[in-house]
Formats: sequence, C-alpha cells, structure tokens
Amino acid sequence: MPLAYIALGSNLENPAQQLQAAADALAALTEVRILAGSSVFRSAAVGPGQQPDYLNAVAAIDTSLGAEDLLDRLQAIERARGRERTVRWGPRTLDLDILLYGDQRICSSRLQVPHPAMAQRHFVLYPLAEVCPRDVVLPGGDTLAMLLSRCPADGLAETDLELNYHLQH
Ligand code: A4P
Ligand code: MG
Repeated sequence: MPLAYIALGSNLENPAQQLQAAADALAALTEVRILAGSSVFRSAAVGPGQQPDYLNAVAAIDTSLGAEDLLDRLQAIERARGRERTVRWGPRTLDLDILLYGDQRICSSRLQVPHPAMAQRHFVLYPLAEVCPRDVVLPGGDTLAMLLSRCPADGLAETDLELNYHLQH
C-alpha cells in the first residue's frame, strides 16, 4: 500500500480544532490508516495581505486509494470544513495537500507530487521530518535532509498542542 504524506494547514476559525477535525476525518476514511503524526507548528502566513498565523502539521498514512482519489477525499474534507477557494494563498479554514505519494512523481492537471512548494517551506519540511526518515530520497534525487539544510527554521515555532491522530499500526 502506498505510503503518503499529507500536510494539514489552517489559519481561520480555530485552527487547532480544524487540524483535529482533519485528523478525525482522515482516520475515518476506510481506505486510509494514519501511521504517524507530527507536532503542531505555528508560523506567519506566506501570502497576500494581513492574515492570521497558521498552524501546520503532517500525517504519514498508508492508503489503498490512488493519488487522484486521495485528492478527491482530501478536497471533500476541506469542503466539509467550509473551505472556500477565493484568493490563491489566501486564508483558509483547512488546507490538505499531498506532499509525497510513495516514490511517485505525478504531474497532471489536478495534481503535482511532490508538492511543488514543499522544498521552500519550513512549515512543511520540519513537521515532515518528524514522521519521515531524513535519508528518504525524494523524486528528483534530493534527500529530505538536503531540503532541510537549505530551509532555515527561522520563524517556525513548535507548539505544545497535541492532535489525536487515531494511529493504526
Ligand atoms: N493540487 C496540485 N497538486 C496538489 C497536491 N500535491 N496536493 C491542486 C493538493 N492539491 C494539489 O489548491 C489548488 C489546486 O491545487 C487544487 O485544486 C488541486 O487540484 P488549493 O488548495 O485550492 O489552493 P491554494 O492552497 O490556495 O494554492 P496552493 O498553490 O496549493 O497553495 P499552497 O501551496 O497549498 O499554500 N503559510 C503558512 N505559514 N502555512 C501554510 O500552510 N499555506 C498556503 C497555501 C499559503 N501560506 C501558508 C500556508
Ligand atoms: Mg492546497
């Protein structure tokens, strides 16, 4: 079963509750098992205008869903949390992105994996490193350790919030 990594992000309407609701909804999918979940990190929003800080986390899952079917499920969870797509990089109740899907590189009109912006984003890489080996070789040839070494953690704060990921080993 493919091992995939899902980024969770929220900066509206009680982000901590949004992330917990996302973990609940992911765990409730019969085709998904959550294997590990990261700490919750706080950072300033990357994007236009004044926006509240984000909370971010990453979950490691295995899944029998194909990547596009997984995206459908993630988008259904986003919609159920009242996500509205208006401004690119605008504030959002919940954002669920597929960071990695096995060792596949996917480039379709709906889906790009690895997630194209992940290498530049401390709020993705540092939580990912809690649930993914640093020596994993990503499609493209870099290891996670190499991406981390190029992406300072400045401005990223680990919180003491704890999500219940409903882990299934
Ligand atoms: N899509 C393509 N590849 C993927 C993928 N790997 N995973 C498509 C999920 N979706 C993928 O996404 C637009 C379209 O991307 C989807 O319909 C899907 O088909 P979206 O979530 O509707 O729009 P977006 O999130 O506004 O755009 P984008 O480019 O995905 O933004 P990002 O990269 O997700 O960034 N600052 C902090 N501190 N923390 C954050 O989490 N997040 C963002 C959003 C901006 N600033 C942030 C944070
Ligand atoms: Mg997104």
